[in-house]
Amino acid sequence: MQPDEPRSLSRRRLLQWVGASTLGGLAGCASQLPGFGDDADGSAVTPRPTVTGDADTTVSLTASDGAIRPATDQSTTTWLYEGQFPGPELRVQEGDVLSVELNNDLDAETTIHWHGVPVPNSVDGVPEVTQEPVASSDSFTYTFRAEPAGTYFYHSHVGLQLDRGLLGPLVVEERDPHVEYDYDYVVVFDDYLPGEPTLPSDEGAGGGGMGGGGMGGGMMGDVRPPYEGLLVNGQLPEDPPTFDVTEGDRVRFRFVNASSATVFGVRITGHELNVTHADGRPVDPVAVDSFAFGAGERYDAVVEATNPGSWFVQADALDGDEPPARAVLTYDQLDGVRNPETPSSSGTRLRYEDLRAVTPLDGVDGTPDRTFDLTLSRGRGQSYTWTIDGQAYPDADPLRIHPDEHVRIHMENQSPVVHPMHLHGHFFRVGDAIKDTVMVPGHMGEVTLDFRADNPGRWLFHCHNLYHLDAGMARVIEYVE
Ligand SMILES: [Cu+2]
Repeated sequence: MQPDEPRSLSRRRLLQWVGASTLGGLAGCASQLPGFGDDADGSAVTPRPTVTGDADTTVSLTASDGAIRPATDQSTTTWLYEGQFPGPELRVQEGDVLSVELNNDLDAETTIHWHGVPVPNSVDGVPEVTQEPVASSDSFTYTFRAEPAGTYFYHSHVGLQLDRGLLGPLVVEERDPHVEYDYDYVVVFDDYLPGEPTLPSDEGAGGGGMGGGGMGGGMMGDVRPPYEGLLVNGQLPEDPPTFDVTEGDRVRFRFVNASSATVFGVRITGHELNVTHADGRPVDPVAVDSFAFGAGERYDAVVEATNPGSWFVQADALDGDEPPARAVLTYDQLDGVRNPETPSSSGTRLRYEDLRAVTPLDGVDGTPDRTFDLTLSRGRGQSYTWTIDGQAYPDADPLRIHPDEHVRIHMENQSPVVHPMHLHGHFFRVGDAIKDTVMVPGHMGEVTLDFRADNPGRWLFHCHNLYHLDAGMARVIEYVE
C-alpha cells in the first residue's frame, strides 16, 4: 500500500486490488478472488468459498452482438446472451449446483450478476468489487449452489450494459412449494432502448441552476432515457406474447422487473393476483388487483383461471409515458378471436405492509448491533450524479460491518424520484417481508431494512435504477474483523 497516494478514485481502486492480489497469492488465482480494503479500520474477513465438485447443471452463456425483433416491423442490433432476448431461462432445483460459463464475444468487458441469489462473494459478478471484469474474448465460470428457491434474474453488472439486452430470468424451483399451482409462466418486464445507453448529459440533467426547486441540487428531478417502448418477454405491445391457460388451472406468474429505469404497475384484466412470493421469498398469499414494482424487484402471483376470455397482462410505467407493456392471457376453450379487454386502473394495489414472510428472517430481532442512517439525493452542482450521504460511488466510503452483526440501514430519500435499493449477497427484512430490493419513495420517503451479516465479503448496495447506479448511487458493504 502506498501511503503517499492521493486520496482519490484511483487510490480507492488501487486499495481494492492491493488486497485482492495479496489474498490471491494465497490461493494462486488473483483474478477470481474478491478484493479487500485492508486498512486501519479492520482486516478483511474471508468470504465463503465457492462450490467445488460436480455441477448439477452446466450452462454456457455467450455474450455477443445480436439482432432483436421486439415487433414484426422493428429490429435493432444490441448485446445479448446466446442471441436471445431476454437471455435463456435458467431453471434449476433448489440446492442444485449451477455452473455457468460466461464467454465474452463482445467488444467490451462484461460480468454476470445473479440478482438476489446470496452467492459466495467471488461469484457475485460486480466488476472491481468481487472480480476483474471479463475481457473481450475471455471467459469466466460462475459456480454456486442455487438456494434459496425463488424467482431471480441475471444480468451484466458493467456500466450501462443492462440497458442493452444482457439479462435473463433464473428460476430456482422449490422442492416443496407453500402454494399449489399447475404450472408457471415467467414474465420479464423491461424498458426498450434501441440505441447505446448513455448517462444524461450534464447540461440536460439540470442541477443547481434553473428550476432547482427549494432545496438545492438534492431536490432535482430526473431525466428519463429515451425509451421507445415497454416490453414483456422482449416484445412490444404491438406484438404481444400470449400465455395460454385452461379454465380451472392455477397459474403461477413469475414477474420480473428487469428494466433499467422503470417502475411498473402490473395487473391482469378480469383476474385477481394472489401474491405468493416477494423477491422470490414465500409470503402469506395476498389478493390484490395490482402491484407496483421497481427495477430489480420480483413478485410471484397465482392466478385462478376462472374467467374465460382473452385478457391483457399489463404493466404501466408509473414514471414514464410510453404505452403499457402488454401480453395476452388466453383461455384455450375460446371460440373465435376476442379482443382482450383493457384493464381499469381502479382496485386494490399491494403495499409492502401487506407482505408477511412465511418464515421470518433469522437474526434480525431486537436492537441492531450497527445502524447506518443514509440520505439518498441528487448530487449538487452541474454534473449528473446521484449520491448516498453526499458521496458518489466509486469515490465513496465503504460501509464496514462485522461478521454476524444485526445490521440496520435507514434511508431517507431527499429527491423527488423513487430509488429501488438493492443489497447484494443478503436478504433483508423490511416490515414483515423478506426482500433484496426495496423502493424508497421520493419526497422524503423513508425505509428501514435489517439484515444479518452472514455472508462475508464486499457487497454492493445500490440503487437499481441503472442510471442512478452509474452516476454514483452505490456503496460497498465491507466485512471487517
Ligand atoms: Cu435511484
